Amino acid sequence: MSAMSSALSFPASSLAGARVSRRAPRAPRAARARAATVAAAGDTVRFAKYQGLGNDFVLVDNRDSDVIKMSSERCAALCDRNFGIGADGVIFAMPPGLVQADEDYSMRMYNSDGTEPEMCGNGIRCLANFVAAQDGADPKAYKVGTLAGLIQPEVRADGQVAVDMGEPVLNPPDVPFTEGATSDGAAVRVPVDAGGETWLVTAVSMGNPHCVTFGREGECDEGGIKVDALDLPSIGPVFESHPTFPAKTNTEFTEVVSRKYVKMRVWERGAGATLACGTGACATVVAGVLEGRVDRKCTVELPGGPLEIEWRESDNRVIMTGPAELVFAGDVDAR
Ligand code: ZDP
Repeated sequence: MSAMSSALSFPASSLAGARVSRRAPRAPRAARARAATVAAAGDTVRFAKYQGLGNDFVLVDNRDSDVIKMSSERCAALCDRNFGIGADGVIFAMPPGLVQADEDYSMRMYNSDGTEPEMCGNGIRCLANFVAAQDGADPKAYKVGTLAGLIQPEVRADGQVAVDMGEPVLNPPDVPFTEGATSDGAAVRVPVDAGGETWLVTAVSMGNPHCVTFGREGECDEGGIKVDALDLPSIGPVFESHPTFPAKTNTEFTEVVSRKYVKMRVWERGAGATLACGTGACATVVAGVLEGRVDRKCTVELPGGPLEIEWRESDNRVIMTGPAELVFAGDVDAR
């Protein structure tokens, strides 16, 4: 493992590629963007480590090139909590144009296992604060291109970041989920066998797939699941690779405390148990509303802390608000 030096301040280097609309087949640009990842030997990369409710990321300013500075394998190695920097993923600030020309910049990300998801909620809050710090910018709103479409984080004066996460995708084939819709075109309270038990799940995409469950058959209508009693490392992977989710899935196990407050534990696709998941919290409130369990404005309590989520009736968009903080910065070999 290469040497790392911890430099707390890093130059405002403005360092300079295709969304899939959530329902459309992949754009050629995305394929080109995905392919372009090379780094020269001996290159070092400046990074900043950020966290959003303990969901932590290595961030790299890559706006000077369409070529991602580090391979997915190198990113997975850097995420290792013993031999690397330690993180749930690596996020690159990329040049604008992935979705539309008037973006401020775009985002690409690798999970800690090296796979590439379409979107990340806690991560885009960290990215917005990181770019604002890089550019010495005052609190502002950004247009960010992602593989899940245009996402709009707003850095607020109080340090919180409010993100317009777009509209949830409920049509089962677009999540993707293999089971049929059960109400208004969505797959709600669908029985799924996992770990030798039948769970009732609701399938939601926030650009990335989510399986939300309030418990096993029976249990979920008699007080619901108690998340602190859950054996997450044994049931999480079963859902992650469940055949009903062909692109794999993130899974949110959710306990309803009141119509405005839930406790959630998440097993993430490509990252395992994390302290928080922003897209997962959004999917949880959408599923909770569809199942008639929660109101459209709801606090999601995660092991790493609370996220405020609103699924707006006026325009069907989901707004997520929460923190994102710098931990440290440094340099690392790109290979
Ligand atoms: O969809 C996936 O593979 C997720 N693991 C991506 C990361 C999601 C994230 N935790 C979030 O906050 O939405 C960053």
